[in-house]
Amino acid sequence: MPDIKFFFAPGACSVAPHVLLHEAGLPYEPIQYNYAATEIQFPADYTALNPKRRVPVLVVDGEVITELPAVSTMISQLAPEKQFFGKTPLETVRVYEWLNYLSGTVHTGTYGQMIRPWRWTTDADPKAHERVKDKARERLVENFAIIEDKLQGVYAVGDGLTAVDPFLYILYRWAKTRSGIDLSPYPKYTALVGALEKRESVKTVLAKEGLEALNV
Ligand SMILES: N[C@@H](CCC(=O)N[C@@H](CS)C(=O)NCC(=O)O)C(=O)O
Repeated sequence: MPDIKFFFAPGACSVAPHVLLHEAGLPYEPIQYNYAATEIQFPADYTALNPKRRVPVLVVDGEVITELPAVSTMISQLAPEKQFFGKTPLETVRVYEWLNYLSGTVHTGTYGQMIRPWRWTTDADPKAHERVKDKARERLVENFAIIEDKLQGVYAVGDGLTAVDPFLYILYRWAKTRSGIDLSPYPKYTALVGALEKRESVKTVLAKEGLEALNV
């Protein structure tokens, strides 16, 4: 068994690989950092581990892995029988297609601006920050329409859970708890979130991170 350390913050994007670790049944040592408002309280020496000062981080036998898609790939390689990156070469391509979109466009390009708008403008005026947030909220609606359109079955790719689904889960969760956007136009996405909350892995991670189920 590899030695696995998992660095996360409750309710952050790290929920996604946290769910994968439980789906895989891999033993790991959790290292939790908490939020104070929007800022995660990383210790000063966290920079040595991840100079980007972000979660998730996975350390496997001393090898430090950052970036959610890479962390998910590592977990998948440790539990190949779970097929978290699809069952066929084309499904693997689809998983990467989704992960890139969710990571680059939805997570960073939209939520990054909605949650920490001051990082996206040189204008220190809080009104300017509100305008950045308003624009991000508009983009979130566009992003969710694309996600809704792409979804076909219970899960995002193929007929089983892949690394895409828990990532979709946390992005929906933020929309529900932080964005104020109307989620009724996304019934397929909502059904996926409902299906995930029935899984033991998601129930366990919500309990461990002190989060309430959305019960959509
Ligand atoms: N591109 C990174 C983004 C990770 C990221 O932004 N994580 C957030 C939590 S959801 C974080 O650590 N934020 C702390 C901060 O921005 O100061 C990834 O995919 O892992």
